[in-house]
Amino acid sequence: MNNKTAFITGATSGIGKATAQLFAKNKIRLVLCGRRSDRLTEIKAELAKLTDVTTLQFDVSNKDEVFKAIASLPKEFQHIDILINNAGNAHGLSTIQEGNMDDWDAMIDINVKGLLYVSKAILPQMVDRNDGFIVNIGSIAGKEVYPNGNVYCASKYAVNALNKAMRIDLNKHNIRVSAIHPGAVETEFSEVRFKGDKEKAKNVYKGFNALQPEDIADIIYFVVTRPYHVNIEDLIVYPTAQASATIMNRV
Ligand code: NDP
Ligand code: 8X3
Repeated sequence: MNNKTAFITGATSGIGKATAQLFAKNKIRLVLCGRRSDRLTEIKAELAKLTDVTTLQFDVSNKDEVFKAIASLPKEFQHIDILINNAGNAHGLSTIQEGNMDDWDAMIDINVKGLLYVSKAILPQMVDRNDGFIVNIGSIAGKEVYPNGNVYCASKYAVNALNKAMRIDLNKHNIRVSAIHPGAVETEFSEVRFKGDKEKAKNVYKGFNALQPEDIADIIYFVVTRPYHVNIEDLIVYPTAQASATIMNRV
């Protein structure tokens, strides 16, 4: 994977950060993205010891920011081999009748439209070269609707659909497209969902061994390092203690 460049959204935390760390160890060059510039600076300082790294600070849901940021990449990072569409979060957990419309906007704008904007900005070069890899981070929430999950589930069902759409539309351009759909991963995800309530967030992962971001990073690395004629389309990954979105073996 020497000399390959990966563009990772949501690299400031959780799954994206763990993927950046593993890719760096394996000498993949990195474009790391997120909104929190302090975190980007920190992770760049850590990983630049292992590989070439640049960072881009932008909000994936802001179309102009996305295109400006990607156009501003230094020449040596403009050739992108692997795009990891990972940025996203749940905002809130409530019935549809009690749902907060700002939360709905955030989930649709970030998880769905953000993924589309970033893909739209990067795909033309992959199409021109007949070469490239897109990994979309979905969720079990995109495979199964659970109580109070409504709009987050809808956003991840959309990611699942877009993954399939990309596979069809990009097929004749030799571009690989994969989706990974994790169950419960212990990251900042629940803190964001519960708007900074750390206690509530901690309870989500209590009484069982949740997946760690490194577990998903391992799987992403496996997927992107198969020979070029091998495309893993879709993977669902649960903690052993989790049987479905709602069935958890807690002790
Ligand atoms: P984290 O909250 O730890 O990380 C989310 C990342 O997304 C951060 O780096 C954050 O960066 C970035 N992000 C969020 N909103 C935006 C935005 N508007 N613009 C740019 N970047 C943004 O959560 P995870 O690592 O768990 O989540 C990563 C992906 O995995 C998400 O798509 C999530 O839906 C999915 N997932 C998570 C699961 C879990 O249980 N944790 C299970 C299944 C799927 P910053 O704030 O700096 O912008
Ligand atoms: C994150 C997993 O079950 O909270 O996508 O939706 S879940």
